[in-house]
Amino acid sequence: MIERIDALRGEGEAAIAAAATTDALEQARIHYLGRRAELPNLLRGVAQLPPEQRGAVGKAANVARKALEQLIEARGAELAGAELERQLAEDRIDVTLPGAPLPPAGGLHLLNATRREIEDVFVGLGYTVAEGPEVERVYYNFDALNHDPAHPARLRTDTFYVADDVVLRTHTSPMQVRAMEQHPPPIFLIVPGRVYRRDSDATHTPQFHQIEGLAVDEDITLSDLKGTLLAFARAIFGDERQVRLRPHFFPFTEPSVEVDVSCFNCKDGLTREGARCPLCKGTGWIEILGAGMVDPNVFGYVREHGYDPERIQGFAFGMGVERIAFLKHGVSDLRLFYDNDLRFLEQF
Ligand code: 2NM
Repeated sequence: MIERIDALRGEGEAAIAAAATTDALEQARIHYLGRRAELPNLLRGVAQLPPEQRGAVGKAANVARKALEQLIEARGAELAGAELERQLAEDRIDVTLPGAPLPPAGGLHLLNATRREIEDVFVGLGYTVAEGPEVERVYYNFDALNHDPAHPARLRTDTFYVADDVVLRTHTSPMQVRAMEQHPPPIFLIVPGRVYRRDSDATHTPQFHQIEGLAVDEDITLSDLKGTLLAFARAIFGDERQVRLRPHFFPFTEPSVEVDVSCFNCKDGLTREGARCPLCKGTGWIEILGAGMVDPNVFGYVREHGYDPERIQGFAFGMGVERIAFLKHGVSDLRLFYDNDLRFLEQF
């Protein structure tokens, strides 16, 4: 009997030591110490043994049971520790890794977004984009653009002078003249950029943005101008738009026109509720830009560069970027473009 107990203890010790997982250890416990296991059974049968054997057998079985129990507990702690280590290693997060890609910092200012939108329309029509100097010669800003020597825009009260013959440009058209000096016709060009006028009130800032366009070839007509501006108006203000031309005057074009787009806020001047439309003041039309057929006198200034006024014609137009953005997005005050208040800027 004692030998059997020693044998069971030896087997149990080996099985416990060999258990590689908590599950395997539990199996070993059931096998050697469970309710139907041999050793506890022996212990329970001690009372039935002859009295002279009870003491020795009972003691040996008890010692074996306690020994196995202690080994199981020790092995269990060892395995649990190892498993925790493994789990921790497996679940480890490298907190130094960058997170999900950040959203792009900032965005385009509404004026730059609008400028790009307008540029895209004309690039799609085959136009080139050019920029010119903001500090410009009086010759390019006024003379070559057919401004009379007494034209009021030349006054110190209207224009910022840097020197007697140098100004901050009042429009981007001087660059059109520079471009014609550098490239013979045909030419299809838009010039975006900053311009400066001595004007400052709720609807005027001394610095603003323009995009001017120029198309010159041998057979350009006012119909081409109207079709081009219709395509532009529809691209920016919606496919349902119409345009109309009203007679006007500009020094550098003849004839000159102001161009209206049909109102995108109402129908025939009335809102859906039947009220007078506040955007077009009930007229059904909104002024968006100025344009015309380039005056032959302007071509006269670049005649020797291939622009013979007898052989070529062209149209030109000019628009304010602020005005286009203002109308399209329902901005309430021009000054919001320059306050740099994020609550305004982030709306677009
Ligand atoms: C406008 C209106 C009408 C214009 C004219 C020229 C040039 F260089 F060809 F003479 N560039 N832009 C023009 C014509 C600009 O802005 C309201």
